Amino acid sequence: MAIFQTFGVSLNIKVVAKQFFAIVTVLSINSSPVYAGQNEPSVVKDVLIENAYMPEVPKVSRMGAIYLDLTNIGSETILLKGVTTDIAYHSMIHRTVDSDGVAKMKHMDELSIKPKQMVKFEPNGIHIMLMGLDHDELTSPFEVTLEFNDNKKHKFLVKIKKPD
Ligand SMILES: [Cu+2]
Repeated sequence: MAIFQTFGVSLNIKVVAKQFFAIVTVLSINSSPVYAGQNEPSVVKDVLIENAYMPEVPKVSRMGAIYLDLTNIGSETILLKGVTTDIAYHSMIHRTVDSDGVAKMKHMDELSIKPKQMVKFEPNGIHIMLMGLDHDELTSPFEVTLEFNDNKKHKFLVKIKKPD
């Protein structure tokens, strides 16, 4: 009996070690998000994301908006094609437009960013719209992935900003 128990334990350790190895492998392939200090920018390839935040969303609401500064630090124009996050059912790039004095939000299929250009995602401008927020999954920071042309992805962290 004791032998079987010992055997069982060593098997479990092997399984755990295997899972750990798998997680590490996946992270390194995706060039893991940069868990840097609070305001430190994350740099992966040609994209620099700074000052990313989402204003705190009251529990009764399931819509959120993410603001950030996105800079193309490469030498070629890049196309932002989409955005994903696990904490919302649906996420997209929006642009606020003035239509006869009424602010309306429009979906952007893609956003072109020239070399050295910085695009500010800000209130009443371009923003990342989250729909179907899952408050149970929400953490601060949480992870968001931008999808660019040529299937390039850029992961970064978004802080939740409480009202002042
Ligand atoms: Cu919107």
